[in-house]
Amino acid sequence: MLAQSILLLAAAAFPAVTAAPALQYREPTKTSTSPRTTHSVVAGRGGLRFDPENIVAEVGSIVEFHFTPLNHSVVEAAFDSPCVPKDATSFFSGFFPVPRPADGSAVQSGEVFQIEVRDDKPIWFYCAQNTGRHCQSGMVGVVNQRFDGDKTLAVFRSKAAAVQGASVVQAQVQGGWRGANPNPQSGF
Ligand SMILES: *[C@@H]1O[C@H](CO)[C@@H](O)[C@H](O)[C@H]1NC(C)=O
Ligand SMILES: [Cu+2]
Repeated sequence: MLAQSILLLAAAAFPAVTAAPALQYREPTKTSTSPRTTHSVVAGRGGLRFDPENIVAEVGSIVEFHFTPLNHSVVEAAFDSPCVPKDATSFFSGFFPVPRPADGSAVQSGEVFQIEVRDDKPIWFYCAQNTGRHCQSGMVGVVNQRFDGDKTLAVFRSKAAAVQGASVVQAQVQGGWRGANPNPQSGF
């Protein structure tokens, strides 16, 4: 009865347009069966870097961090404060120690860290390893940088280089999913 009243009210509020042919209304799909896009990022490939380090990822997609030697991590920062978590909710992957093989072959951790891209705002991040000062050395990146302004990855990196203190981590792994590497070949 209530639902019928609401429908009648809705009909009164939006009288039918007579000029155009009636389009058939369809219920929006409530669940999607299509797999999400996953963007792989490799920490430590090519030195103290994330590769790629400037990621464009649609809302709803997953950014999956893979970890190569030596002992990297990823933490979310604010653009103006690299090497420090943005706030209490910032994601933190924990550290991923991966010994470097004697024969120099490419290896990565058996675990990954995934974050979900929840909106189209830039996501600035860094590696918090203080042995070697990774963040301050330029191990930083961004998801969905704006390409029409001056908040660029290059500026973020130069801000990181100016950080005098040590990098800061969260008290625990949070803000994403850390688990078994679903695709150990990804990114190689
Ligand atoms: C990895 O780095 C973290 C942070 O510096 C440190 O606490 C941890 O002991 C390191 N792990 C190994 C195996 O070196
Ligand atoms: Cu690192």
